[in-house]
Amino acid sequence: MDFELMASMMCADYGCLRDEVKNLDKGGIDSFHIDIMDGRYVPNFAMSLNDMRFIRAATDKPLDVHLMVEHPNNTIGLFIDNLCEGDTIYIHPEAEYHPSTTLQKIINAGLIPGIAINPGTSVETVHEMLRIVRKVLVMSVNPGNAGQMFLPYVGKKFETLLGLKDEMGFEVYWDGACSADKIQKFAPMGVRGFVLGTTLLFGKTKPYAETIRDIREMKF
Ligand code: S6P
Ligand code: MG
Repeated sequence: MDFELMASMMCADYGCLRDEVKNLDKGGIDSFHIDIMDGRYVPNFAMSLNDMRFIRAATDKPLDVHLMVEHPNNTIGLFIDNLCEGDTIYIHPEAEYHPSTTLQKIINAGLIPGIAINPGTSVETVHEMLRIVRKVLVMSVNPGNAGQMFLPYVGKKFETLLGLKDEMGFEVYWDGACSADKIQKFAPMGVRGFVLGTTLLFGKTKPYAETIRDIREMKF
C-alpha cells in the first residue's frame, strides 16, 4: 500500500534535534511536518521560523509546513524564502481574509499549496479552494496541541473529501492522533499521508526505523 508518513517535529526532543532529524531521515520518514503557531490563532507556541530553517538545512527530504497563524499573508514571505521546491505550506482558510491570495503566493514561489481544515469546518466552506490546492490536511483534533484524542465525527469529512479529490485535483492528508488502526482503515480508502506524533512515533522506546518499518509492513 502506497502512503506517506510525516514526522510531527513539535513532538521531537529539542535537546538533540540534529540526531532526531538524522534518525527519522535514515529510519525512512517521507517528510518533516513543521507546526508553526502564533499564540493567537491557536493557544500555543510550537515551532519557530528558526527551527524550520534548521531542519530544512539538516535534511534533503521535503518539509510540510503547517501554519497555524492569523493572517498568514503578512508573514508568508518569511516561510517561502526559506523553503524550496517540493516543500508544502498549509494555511488555515479561516485565519485569512483572502486565503486564495495567500495560496497564490505559495504557488508563485513554486511550492506546494495546501489548506488545513479544522474539525468544526465543513468541506462546503472551502469548496472553491479545493481546485487551487494540491493538498488538504484534515485536522482530526483541534489545532494547537499534540497528544489529544481523535474526534470521531471527522471520519465523515475524510469520506467527503476522498469523493472529491480526483475530480478537483488534490490529495488528502491526516493530522492529529494518528494511530496504526487509522492508517489501516484510511490508507486503503485513499488518504495519501499521515502525520505521526506522540500517538505512534515519538516518546516510545522503539527506534524510529522500527516503528516506520512496522507501519509499512502492516497487513491491509
Ligand atoms: C496539532 C498539530 C499536529 C500535532 C500532531 C501530533 O496542532 O497540527 O501536527 O503536532 O498531530 O500528533 P499526536 O499523535 O500527538 O496527536
Ligand atoms: Mg500539524
